[in-house]
Amino acid sequence: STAAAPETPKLDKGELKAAIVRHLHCTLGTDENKANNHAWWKATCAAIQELVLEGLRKTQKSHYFNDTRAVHYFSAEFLMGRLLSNNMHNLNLFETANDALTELGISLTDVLEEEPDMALGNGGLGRLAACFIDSLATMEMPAIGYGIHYEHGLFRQEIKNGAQIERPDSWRDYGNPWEICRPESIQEVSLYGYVETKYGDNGRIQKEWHPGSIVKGVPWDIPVVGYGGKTVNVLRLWQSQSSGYFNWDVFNAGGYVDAQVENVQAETISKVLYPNDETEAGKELRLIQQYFFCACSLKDIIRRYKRAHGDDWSRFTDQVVIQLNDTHPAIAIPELMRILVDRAELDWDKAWQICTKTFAYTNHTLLPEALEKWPARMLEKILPRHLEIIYEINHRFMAEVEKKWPGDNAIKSKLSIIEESSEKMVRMGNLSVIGSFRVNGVAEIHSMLVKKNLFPEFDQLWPEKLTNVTNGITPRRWLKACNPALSALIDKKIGDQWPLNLSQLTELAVYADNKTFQKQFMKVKQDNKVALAQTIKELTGLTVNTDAIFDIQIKRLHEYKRQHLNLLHILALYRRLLENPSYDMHPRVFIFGAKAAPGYTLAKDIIFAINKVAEKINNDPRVNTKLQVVFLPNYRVSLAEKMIPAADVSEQISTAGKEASGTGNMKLALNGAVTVGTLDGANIEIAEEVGDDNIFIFGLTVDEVAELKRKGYSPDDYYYKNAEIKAILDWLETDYFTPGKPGALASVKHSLLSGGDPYLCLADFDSYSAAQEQVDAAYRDKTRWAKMAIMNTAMMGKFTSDRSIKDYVDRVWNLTACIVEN
Ligand code: 26R
Repeated sequence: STAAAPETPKLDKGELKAAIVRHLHCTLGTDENKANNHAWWKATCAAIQELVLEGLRKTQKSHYFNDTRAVHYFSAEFLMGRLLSNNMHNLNLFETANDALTELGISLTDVLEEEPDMALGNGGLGRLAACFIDSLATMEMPAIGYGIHYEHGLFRQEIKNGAQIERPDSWRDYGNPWEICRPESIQEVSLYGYVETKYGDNGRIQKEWHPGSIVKGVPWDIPVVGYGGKTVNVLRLWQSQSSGYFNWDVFNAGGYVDAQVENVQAETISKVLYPNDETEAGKELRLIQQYFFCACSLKDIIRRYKRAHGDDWSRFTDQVVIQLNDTHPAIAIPELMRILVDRAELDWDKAWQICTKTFAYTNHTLLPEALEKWPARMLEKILPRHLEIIYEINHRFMAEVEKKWPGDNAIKSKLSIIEESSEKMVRMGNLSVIGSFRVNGVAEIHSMLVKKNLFPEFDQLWPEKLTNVTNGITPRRWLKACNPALSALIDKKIGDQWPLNLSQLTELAVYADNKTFQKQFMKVKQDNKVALAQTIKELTGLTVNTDAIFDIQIKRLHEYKRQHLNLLHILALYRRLLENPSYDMHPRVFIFGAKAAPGYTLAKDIIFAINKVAEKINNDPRVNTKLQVVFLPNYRVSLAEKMIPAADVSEQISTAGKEASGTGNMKLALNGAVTVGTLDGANIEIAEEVGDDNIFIFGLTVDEVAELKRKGYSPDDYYYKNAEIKAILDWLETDYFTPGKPGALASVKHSLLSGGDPYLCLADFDSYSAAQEQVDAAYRDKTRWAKMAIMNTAMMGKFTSDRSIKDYVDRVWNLTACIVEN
């Protein structure tokens, strides 16, 4: 694409200073002498928000007058992080703001640190949604994000005596300067109750849902500023509130307090984000959350459509496309059917045609425990009409299956939306495939596995439906904003257009062997490492060696991601150093950031083990000049922004076939970290881009994993045949790392043995260890390493989320940009 440079800032330094001070006085009710950093942060946000809202008004006007087709991105999670720095960068006001605040005697860096992260997501899926809405606005696409206005986002993690403690996250406690409440767009949502069957005069059967309770959805809008500041879209998040309905009888009977109890129940819906990543708990409140935001969003979409097109449904699918971010919003499919059939009184076939032209579905995981299934009984209680509709969808679909595979009951039971187990379950994945016109995986290999293993029969039935859109990340946040020194160096070499056209980074490749550029590039990396060392000191008290290799693994804690494989290797190095004090290795600092789902015991045990091993190693003078281990508490977007620019090595070591894509892998490589990784998810495509010389690939492939499992994986073989593995695992069971408490780390050992670890850690250990030796050798060759690091940055163009969005726009959404005049 031929992208333009961001416009000259809309304000100069003097004007911005005046606006900030004006907000300090008039919005915050304080003054320059009394204000603390928090007040300065709010005043600065308010000054920036003035420009944001100007862009928002122009964008909405433009979308309205052009009656644009828009994508509606339905996601239970949006992991936005902080917005001030991002918005200033996208408005090209960062430098101006820095200068303005400096003149006011205030440090912008300190002010930015005042902003709490908007952590309304768990991990990859939620952050992807945030990158996508950034790219959509940047590419001037009419788009709206729909989600939940959680009062508490993902828990704050504290580490106490090595163990994870969860504390509530309260991102709005002192007010959020970006969000705008829109009481004029409140919606009502029904729950519970029963369905009445009626016979209309035309002989038509009519269904009427008599809800048992009604809750209000209050929309909060977060403006989403595109790079260049022209298009400002919105993220609309729904907060639940008591409607007051159905309480009046109780109230009149003197049940004032009882009525308050119902208020509390209604307000519980948007209280808290479920912190489970990849394990479905089947909780009733979670289903209600999902339906709540889908129902509010659909009503919002239909209200807007009707304003322009009245009761004529014929143009609905020209104007509206809805992307389902995993199956979490899949209940929107029967909800739209209900609206069309029961309310608009369209006939079923017409309604189904509209539905299946409206929805597209992204699958983000193959892990069986993450595939959502709801007990039919639960759906019947909460959404009785939806369950009927789901049965009807399924009934008609089964007839199609019968046509394609006559008499084949095995295929029918596999493709059915209803799983006929002892407790009947509704499979949301099957519903999503059946109700969507397109289904995509998030990296080439993942999409191949979706076709071949997860939904093979659906692929035969509808050969065009299943496709791939490889994930991406926004280079504005994940390079320009988080790594200003590297960005400035890149600007100097190839100009400043790369944030909009990331493939231009390939122009850096010609400098990969250039000694001067290598020095400059590695100087930036070194400075970033010094800065991270400072953060590590502040957060943990530990002083790390900045000449060491900074080896970083940051992601949710999960067995399939294999943080414990990393830990085994650390233990191997420790042991080698103790056995042979002259063991030759370049100093290395292993740095982790990870949250475990509160109910995932083994994941918490692994965090505990990492911390206990870290404590021992960091305090062991025999090794701690060569080996250090850091666990940074409370990993989140804003911490990622500090860690990623300082990484030398990126750990992407999931069992092949398990990580759908990964996006941290892209962020780290973009910032010049070299990947140690398996042939899994987007690692494969990263390897294709950077070339085999610039990545360390190890481990079993997807086919080899399948083969090993077919033959039968027995970890004991590795344990008894590999003395190093045995020694390390046995070491974990002693009280060496937990003095006086032998066995405190035993669960980690046993998870890798006896029952048979489904993630095959021991099978990949030797290969991983060998890859790490190659990393060590490569790093010691300064020229070679500099070249590798530069090539990683240079070859990441493919992984801009602008490319992902272009793929969706061309192959799924069929959108056109809407130019917003300034
Ligand atoms: C059902 C519920 C418990 C649940 C399941 C799974 C809740 C949340 C998840 C998170 C999953 C869907 C997720 O985040 N997947 C990640 O999506 C990223 C973006 O596509 C991928 O990069 C990453 O590989 C994948 O794990």
